[in-house]
Amino acid sequence: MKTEVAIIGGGPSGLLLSQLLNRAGVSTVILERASRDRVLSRIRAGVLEAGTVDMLHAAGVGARVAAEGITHHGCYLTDDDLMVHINFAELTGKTVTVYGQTEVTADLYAAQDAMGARIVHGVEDVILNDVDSAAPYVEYTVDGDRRRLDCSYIAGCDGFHGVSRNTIPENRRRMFERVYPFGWLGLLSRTPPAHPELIYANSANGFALASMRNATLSRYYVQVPLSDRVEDWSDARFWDKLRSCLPADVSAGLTTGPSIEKSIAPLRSFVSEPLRWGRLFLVGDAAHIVPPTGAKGLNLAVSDVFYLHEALADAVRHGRTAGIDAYSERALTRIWKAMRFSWQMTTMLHQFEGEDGFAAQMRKATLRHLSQSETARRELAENYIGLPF
Ligand code: RFL
Ligand code: PHB
Repeated sequence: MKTEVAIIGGGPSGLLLSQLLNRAGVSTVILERASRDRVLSRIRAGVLEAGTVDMLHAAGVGARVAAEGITHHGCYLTDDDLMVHINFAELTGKTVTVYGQTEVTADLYAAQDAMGARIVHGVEDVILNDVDSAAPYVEYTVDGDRRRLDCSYIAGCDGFHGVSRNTIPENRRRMFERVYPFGWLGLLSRTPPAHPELIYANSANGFALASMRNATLSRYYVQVPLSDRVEDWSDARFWDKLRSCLPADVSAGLTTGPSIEKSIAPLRSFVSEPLRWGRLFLVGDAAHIVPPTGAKGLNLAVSDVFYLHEALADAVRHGRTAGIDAYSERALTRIWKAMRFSWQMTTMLHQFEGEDGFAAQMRKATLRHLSQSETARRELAENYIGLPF
């Protein structure tokens, strides 16, 4: 097989890039390790920045998010029973949209099918070859057959555990990392949300997040030690813990029900620089991970795609390389700002095992300050709704 851009990974980054490139007249092939059902069943992000929604429209997949996405004008940060409202609309003139990553992915698969895009599922043993030459190629196995895909460029959209990043020689990249000493246990339930807006709760019992997908589907998270396993958490134990972290008024009105899905995600901040090596470009979680506290992961993947799709179309169609030459630096400038925000939100809201009383007082003081300072709330809102691309 031959294509202009080989895309490794058919998660949101790979699908959106493929969709935009195809619309710009650039051919692509997506190589995805998992089945489509598997990709569509991963419950992950829920909050889209306005810039992300604009990109979905630009890719021709905006209809359903426009009809079914829920506009959120603000969110709450709490300290025990103190509820601090961050009014995005008033502070920044912008809003965010609650719409699940699973839905974004489903919309992109449907659009790719409609345009006859090439997506190969179930690929194994992907190897990227001659990446620093003018004629790279990808080898992979599917249905027991070893195959070869020749291409002009490769987009590494294969997430944190993919092969693309590790194809770059170690002496050509620099890695930055913070691993947090806790994870998030998430639960999805067919129950009405505890509150119309998201609540990020700091409490004496640890961090919790009350989120949602729609009027009848809720998504909740509680902070758990890294040593915990999903099996350790019955639904009843989860609901008890959640109630103990949310403000008393919110807990009193909480509707509980059986879980549809429960999973634990570790929290990490990670960046691998640069995002380019020869004809390989890293995109989304393949290059960087943020802790989910700021809702930035998927949105950052989309801003990477924003920078890269134009640059690749320019290189493939007109031989102009200024865009691909600038990609890494442009994308990293925005990535580091989202890294800072996600780290700050995480530090402000979580209990760190073994911490002293000073750390807890710092969190309390930050939240008190937020409740009293419009300037502080505006700074948070500006980052939460998404910095400009
Ligand atoms: P993905 O989604 O990991 O997709 C990568 C794809 O590559 C495939 N793959 C391979 N394919 C071929 N060969 C290989 N060797 C391969 N290795 C891997 C995988 O099967 C997969 O299909 O990365 P992508 O596309 O860059 O998208 C990134 C987002 O998924 C991620 O940033 C977000 O989910 C992060 N995130 C959130 N982001 C937000 O913007 N807002 C949120 O509210 C939010 N909440 C979250 C989150 C992530 C979470 N977890 C579980 C990590 C909440 C959670 C709990
Ligand atoms: C979610 O709804 O899954 C969600 C929302 C906000 C976050 C993280 C996850 O910051």
